Amino acid sequence: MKERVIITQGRYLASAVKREQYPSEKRPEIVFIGRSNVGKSSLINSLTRIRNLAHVSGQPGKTQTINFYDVGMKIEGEEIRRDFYLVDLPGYGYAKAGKEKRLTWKKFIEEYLLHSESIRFVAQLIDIRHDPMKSDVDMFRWLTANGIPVLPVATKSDKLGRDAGRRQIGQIRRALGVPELDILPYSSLKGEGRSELLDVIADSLIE
Ligand SMILES: Nc1nc2c(ncn2[C@@H]2O[C@H](COP(=O)(O)OP(=O)(O)O)[C@@H](O)[C@H]2O)c(=O)[nH]1
Ligand SMILES: [Mg+2]
Repeated sequence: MKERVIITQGRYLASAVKREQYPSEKRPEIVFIGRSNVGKSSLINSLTRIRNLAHVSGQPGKTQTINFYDVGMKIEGEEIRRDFYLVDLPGYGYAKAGKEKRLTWKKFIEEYLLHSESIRFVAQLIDIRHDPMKSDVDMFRWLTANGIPVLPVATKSDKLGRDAGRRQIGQIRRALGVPELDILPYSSLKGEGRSELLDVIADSLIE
């Protein structure tokens, strides 16, 4: 089947721990957020189909910087390629990091989310196997309260069968308190959800 959206290129661009390190060239940003180990890096690799673009780790709490990936996309019916950034944020709710460190990240991430004028939407990743934790619900509410569009993504969908997956999606909806919300099941392993997410990104770039 011919795909509507094709990723034409992807490369690591920059890591930031302060504002001055954000890329100087403004481009639309698609942001990924979630607890550490939820599958953010794997999703970025599977979405771009570039195997080691983002670093996948067995150890939680590895990514402590905002990482920018420079990605190009060709959308069916459009002449020109669309360039944008995929942005990988440090995982929140990592208990082993000290309190002070967690607060520093929190401030840094919130500053980025509130002041970037290029964010198209935030994909908030939640492990499909577990009910959202308090940190997930708090983050979702914070994003929504600040007018930032959120697409919840239920990761590692290959770990549950169809019925169990559907039930868990219902659980996630209830926990977030938005019964009508679209939640996208995604498997970096199997590719489930990939073309849907590419479509959402393409639509957000065209708007
Ligand atoms: N079965 C399965 N495992 C996954 C999937 N995505 C990530 N993982 C595993 O989950 C762990 C954490 O993944 P990673 O992408 O590093 O998570 P991050 O900390 O959110 O960036 C790794 O061991 C991955 O292999 C998925 O879709 N299916
Ligand atoms: Mg990661």
